Amino acid sequence: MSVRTFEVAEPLVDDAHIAELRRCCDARLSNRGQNPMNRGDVRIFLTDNLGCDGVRSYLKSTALQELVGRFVRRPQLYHEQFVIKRNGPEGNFGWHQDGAYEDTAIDYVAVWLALDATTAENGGLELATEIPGEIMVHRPDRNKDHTFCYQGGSARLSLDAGSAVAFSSSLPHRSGPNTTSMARRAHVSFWTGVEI
Ligand SMILES: O=C(O)CCC(=O)C(=O)O
Repeated sequence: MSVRTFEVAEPLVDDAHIAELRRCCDARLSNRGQNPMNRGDVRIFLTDNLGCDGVRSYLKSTALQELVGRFVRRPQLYHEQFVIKRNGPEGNFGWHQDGAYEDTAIDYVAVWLALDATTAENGGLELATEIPGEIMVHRPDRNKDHTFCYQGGSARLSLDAGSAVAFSSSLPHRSGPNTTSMARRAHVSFWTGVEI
């Protein structure tokens, strides 16, 4: 895996495709199962979306493949999900490295695509500007998420709908609660590959 921290693509996806992805997300939302990471109706993960044409064509799109290709060669999809955040404190994600949630020491790159414009007010992402040399010990926080205390530099991202950020599974990131009345939707895909 490259030591690259993160890379923003503004935009990654055009308006027509964003509309399709939102339809996929909303359709799954109205017919969703349970996910242990969910927090009631405030923080919702929807996995296994490959049945939706809009998701499949997004994952195959040249722009996405090129973005992932700047981190890994021969990218392979590892996992994908929508993340929806509605108003409420339970929408918070503390500092974590995605790699801490895996049983195996697998490196991958995440592509977090905004389906709605994101800001600090609606729970946009904050990313570390440094990668710790290892996966840190994560302990349960008040949300029963496993997180750790990161004290290095960071950047808060405000992304338009259709823009995305790619980052390594070792990169600490967090996001605050959504304090607005509108849901904030995102699609996240995770890719493994050969280190560059
Ligand atoms: O969507 C968010 O606000 C953060 C999601 C996240 O950090 C994750 O799924 O690892």
